[in-house]
Amino acid sequence: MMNFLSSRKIIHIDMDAFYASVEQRDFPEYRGKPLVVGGKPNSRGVVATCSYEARQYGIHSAMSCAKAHQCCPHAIFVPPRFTAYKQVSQQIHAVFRNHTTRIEPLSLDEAYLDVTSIDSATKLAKSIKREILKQTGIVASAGVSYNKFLAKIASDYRKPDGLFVVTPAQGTQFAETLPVGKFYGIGKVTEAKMNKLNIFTGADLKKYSKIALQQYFGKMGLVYYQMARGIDNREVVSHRTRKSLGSETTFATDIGNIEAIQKYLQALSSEVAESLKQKDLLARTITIKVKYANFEQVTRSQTFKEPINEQQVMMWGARELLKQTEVSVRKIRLIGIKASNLVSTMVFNEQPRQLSLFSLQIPVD
Ligand code: TTP
Ligand code: MG
Repeated sequence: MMNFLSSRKIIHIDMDAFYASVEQRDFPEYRGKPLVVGGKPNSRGVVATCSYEARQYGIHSAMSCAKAHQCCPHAIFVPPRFTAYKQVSQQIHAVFRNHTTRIEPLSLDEAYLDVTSIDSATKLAKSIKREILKQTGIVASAGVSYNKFLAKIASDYRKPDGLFVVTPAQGTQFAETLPVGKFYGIGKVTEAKMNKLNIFTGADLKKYSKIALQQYFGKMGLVYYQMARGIDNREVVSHRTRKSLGSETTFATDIGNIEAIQKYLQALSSEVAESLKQKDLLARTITIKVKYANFEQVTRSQTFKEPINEQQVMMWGARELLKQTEVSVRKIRLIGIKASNLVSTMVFNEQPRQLSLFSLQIPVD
């Protein structure tokens, strides 16, 4: 009950039929038509998304393209253009940044904003929708509530072009009416397990005690218990755009022992890798810095083909870079390692999300 008093205000923004809307914006001949973005109609590919016109024929994301073609033989199929989608994604993020720094991107077309300090979250959601349309020519839906779980459901509630608000007074009742499949962290498998227990809606879920839910569903049991009551205490976690992340250490006395230096490097790379992971970041480039006893300083860099955040890979790179210095013959007073050329693990994923990956993405927090 305490959570009724929760003072958070969260907006969840999600673009409507995102990839398909960008295609319809850029190619007027696709407007008003059933449009599928994904593979070719008779290919083994899957539907990334489709226009709302195509949804009337039962087509949806992750359906095979062959099946989509069966649903609607006159649908138009186009391949995705990620560069265009990323550009729109950057534009919508720029709109968010005009209003708050507390932004948690979930994917290219979706983000949570914590706007607790703003007077009317609903008015702000309206302006953001308007600004997005003006900047990108694409329609967004917004959900406003006092926590992430309800805000996300709210943005989906009146799609397309939706704006729906769930107030703290409405939260519990609203959660009771929801099918459990809509709850945060409940995928197909958990949903089926719940159905077997006769749990179909939030109200059904509410009949189970905390202990029973923990017995059936482990740690997540408590989360489900809370959600059934409209409670979700997760914070909006913003990923500040960083240019680099690094760590260095200056020794009390100059060191000339390569094994000792490698040990320090090991510790520093662990720290940097850990920090990258915590921030959901990957690095394309690592750089080591060495300051010799006479204060002369050198840096050596390596850029990986695939961005990394594993300590072992980072250390492997660092060891190679160390060989390109004179540490074996000169004493040093400082060693450092830096990760740069950073990319977010969530936002800048170049691949279209496949069903398995996508369903994995949802419960991650
Ligand atoms: P969503 O926001 O889930 O879907 P959407 O924007 O297309 O439609 P809606 O109006 O219902 O929000 O996903 C955003 C984009 O992510 C979508 O346009 C294409 C991509 N995507 C995939 O590539 N595979 C998938 O399985 C899903 C669900 C989305
Ligand atoms: Mg969307």
